[in-house]
Amino acid sequence: MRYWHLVFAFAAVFVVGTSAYSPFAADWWLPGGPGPDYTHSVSTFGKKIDSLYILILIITGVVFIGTQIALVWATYKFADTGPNRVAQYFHGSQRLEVIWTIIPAAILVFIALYQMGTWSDIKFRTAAPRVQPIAEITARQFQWVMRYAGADGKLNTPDDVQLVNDLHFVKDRPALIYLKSGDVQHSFFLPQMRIKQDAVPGLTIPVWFDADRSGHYELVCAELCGWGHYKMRGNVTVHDTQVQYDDWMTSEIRKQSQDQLVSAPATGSSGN
Ligand SMILES: [Cu+2]
Repeated sequence: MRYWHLVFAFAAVFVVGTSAYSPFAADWWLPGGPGPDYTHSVSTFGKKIDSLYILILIITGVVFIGTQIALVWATYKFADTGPNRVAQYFHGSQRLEVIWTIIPAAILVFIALYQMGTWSDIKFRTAAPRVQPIAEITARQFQWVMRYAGADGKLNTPDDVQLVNDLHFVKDRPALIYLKSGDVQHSFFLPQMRIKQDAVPGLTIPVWFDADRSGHYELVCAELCGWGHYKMRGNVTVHDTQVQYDDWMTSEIRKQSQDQLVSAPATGSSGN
C-alpha cells in the first residue's frame, strides 16, 4: 500500500497552512488589544515576549516541516510492496546521532541565552519598578481576592479596599502587585499583557506589568487548581489617567463604607 504517505502529507500541509493563516484570523492568534489590534499585545513586555515566541515558532516550524518531509518520504519509499518483500536490518549511525544531538542542544543553548534579558526584565526582583504596590492579590479556590491600597496609596492600612476579581490600573505606567495564594498553587495570567506568574502558598511574589492602551481585558488562572478552576476569571480595567483611577477608587471606598453601615447593628440594640 503506497497511500499512507498521502495521509501524512495532507496532515502536514493542513497544519502548516492553518498555522500560517492564524495570525490573520481573530481569536486564532495571541490575544491582543481592541479592534484591529486584536493580535498585538498591549504591554511593554508583550512585544518582547511575542518576538521570542515568533523566533521559537520559526525554529520549531522549520524543524517540523523538515521532519514531515522526511516522514512522508520514508512512508512512500519504504511502503510495503507485496508479500515477497524482505525486511532490511541495519545498525544505527553514530555520526547521525551525534549530529541530531548537537544541533538541538545548540539551539536550546542559543534560546536560553537569547531570552535572558527579557526574563530578567520581567522576573528579576532587582528589575521591579520602584513604585508603591497598587494591591495585594490572593488567589484562592476559586477567586482573586484583591486588597487595594485605598485612598492613602499604602497597603496594610485601615483604609484598604477589598474587591474580588476586579483588577484596575492606569495606562502607560508600571503597576506593581503582591501575589499570594490562600490554598493551592494558582497562576496569575494577564493574556493581553503576556504576564504569567504562579501564586505559591507561603510566598509573596511581586509582579509588575503595564498597558499602553486603556480598556477592558481579562485575568485568568493558568494553573489547574481544582474543579472550579474555570471560574477564576477576573475583569481588568486599564484607566486612561490617574484621575480616572482615583475616581473609581473613591466610588469603591464609598460603596464599601455604605456596606459597612448597612451591616452594622443598629445603635443601642446590641449593647456595644
Ligand atoms: Cu486557580
